[in-house]
Amino acid sequence: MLKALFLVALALVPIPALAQTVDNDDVTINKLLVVPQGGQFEAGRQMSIQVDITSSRQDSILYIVQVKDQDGYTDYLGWEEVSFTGQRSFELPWTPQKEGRYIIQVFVWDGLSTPKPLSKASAGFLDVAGVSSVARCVGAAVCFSGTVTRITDGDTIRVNNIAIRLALVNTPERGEPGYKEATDFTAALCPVGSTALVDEDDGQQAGSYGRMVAKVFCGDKMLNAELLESGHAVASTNFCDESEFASEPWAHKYGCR
Ligand SMILES: [Ca+2]
Ligand SMILES: [Ca+2]
Repeated sequence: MLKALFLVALALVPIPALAQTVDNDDVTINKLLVVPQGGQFEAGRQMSIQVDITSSRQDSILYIVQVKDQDGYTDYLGWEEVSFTGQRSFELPWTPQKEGRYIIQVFVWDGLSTPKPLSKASAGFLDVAGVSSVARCVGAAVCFSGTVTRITDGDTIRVNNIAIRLALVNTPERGEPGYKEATDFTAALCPVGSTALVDEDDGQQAGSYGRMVAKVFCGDKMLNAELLESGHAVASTNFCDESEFASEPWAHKYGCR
């Protein structure tokens, strides 16, 4: 699967109060960029904060990155003392733990012991999504978006006429208590004709009785987890050892360790 890499150039907004204290122009912050590992700006995912600086100083400089959340709390503070002349790019890792808007600021100082600003500060906003609201592919096995063509029962559906058995969950069989409720639940969340994202379980690519074993997203909901949360399914913990998804929070919550 080809993973798209999203790049977001943050708007460079000089901060006047700091800009006034700058008495030279031999250091410039050219660019502030945040690149998520694997494609999405999503809570829990590591981001690379990239700073592009031009310096004509012979001495080392200190660049500082500060990330504040929307309530003004500092979520991340990182710095590095570097020595170079010309233009260079640097990066620091940051993993937001929750969704929301973050303010990212970059400063360049003389050094930690001589905190004299050397350039105008730059800042930008970044919106990070919550994990649950993002449908995405993980792993290297099949992942596709298609149309729900049939609801077989609670844990088996067809997407683009391909039979999909939901990974790590089991709903009652025909004739068992709860069969109809589970089937109706799945049909309501992923109606025939709607669009679903199917992420094959990399650990169970052999399938199950001719069906692809997968995680299915309908809109912003993950069907596997929703069936467990609503009590219409039980976790198939005997597949935890094989499943690609066993370490995900929803699987953990229902018994995969
Ligand atoms: Ca997968
Ligand atoms: Ca079943």
